[in-house]
Amino acid sequence: MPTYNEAGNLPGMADALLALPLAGLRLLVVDDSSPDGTGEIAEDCARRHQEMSGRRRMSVLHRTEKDGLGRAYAAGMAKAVEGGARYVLQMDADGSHPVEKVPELLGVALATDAGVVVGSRYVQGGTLSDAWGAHRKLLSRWANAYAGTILGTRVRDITGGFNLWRADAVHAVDLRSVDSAGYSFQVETKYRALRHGFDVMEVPIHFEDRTVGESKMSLMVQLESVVMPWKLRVRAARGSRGGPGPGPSASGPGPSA
Ligand SMILES: Nc1nc2c(ncn2[C@@H]2O[C@H](COP(=O)(O)OP(=O)(O)O)[C@@H](O)[C@H]2O)c(=O)[nH]1
Ligand SMILES: [Mg+2]
Repeated sequence: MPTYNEAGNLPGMADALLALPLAGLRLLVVDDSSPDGTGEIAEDCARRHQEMSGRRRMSVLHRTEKDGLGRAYAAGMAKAVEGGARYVLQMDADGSHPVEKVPELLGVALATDAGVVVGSRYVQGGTLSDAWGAHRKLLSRWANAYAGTILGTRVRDITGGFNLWRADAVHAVDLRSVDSAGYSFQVETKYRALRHGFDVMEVPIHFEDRTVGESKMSLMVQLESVVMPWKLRVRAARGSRGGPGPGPSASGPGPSA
């Protein structure tokens, strides 16, 4: 869970996640020295949960400066698999992603051959917050269609940030060589997994708007997201880092459809 200035959101998220009936669940927060003290608040949370359960269920990776969502995820996911995690879930701290869907994502991963299970806004049954105006909804849909069309994938929510990864798919993606500093990390990593022949399944979710704090989406980050699909496509055509495999295809709209 990457955080930058999520002091008002993080404790509630951590409590809700760690209350799930998933015995092996551990939470790793990756904080980029948030000026609002999210890193220290996360440490307090981790201590509280350790006192309650007698086990270390939550830890914090502190990074020295704001380095982008993609870099934070690369560091956090690498640490999770190095620590022996069999599955790694990516999840925003701002309450946009539904905690109660986590067991279902894991269930689908366990029951199928999927390397990645996407909590998807854009398969049948997926919904967006009513707080999003028509313009924002259209922009998000368009961004997905843009990346998906350039890359020729059938993943409906390729830009989505609520994804469960099997450890071998994380290894295949080779996080150290991922280019994206920002939000295009979501597209780049899913595309790499597809190129390596992993199935990507989608499970519908309701995506809520954040109620506390501010979005960190910047113009630079948006520009990177515009350019990245082209970079990935050119690279794949040259047969470089996109990886081996016959090319991307996704296993339809997922188990719900
Ligand atoms: N560690 C870290 N987390 C970040 C950074 N940028 C965004 N985040 C976190 O990534 C998640 C998604 O960011 P958010 O601003 O909500 O993006 P939006 O929902 O697309 O507007 C949140 O938990 C943020 O706190 C960053 O540079 N570093
Ligand atoms: Mg958000």
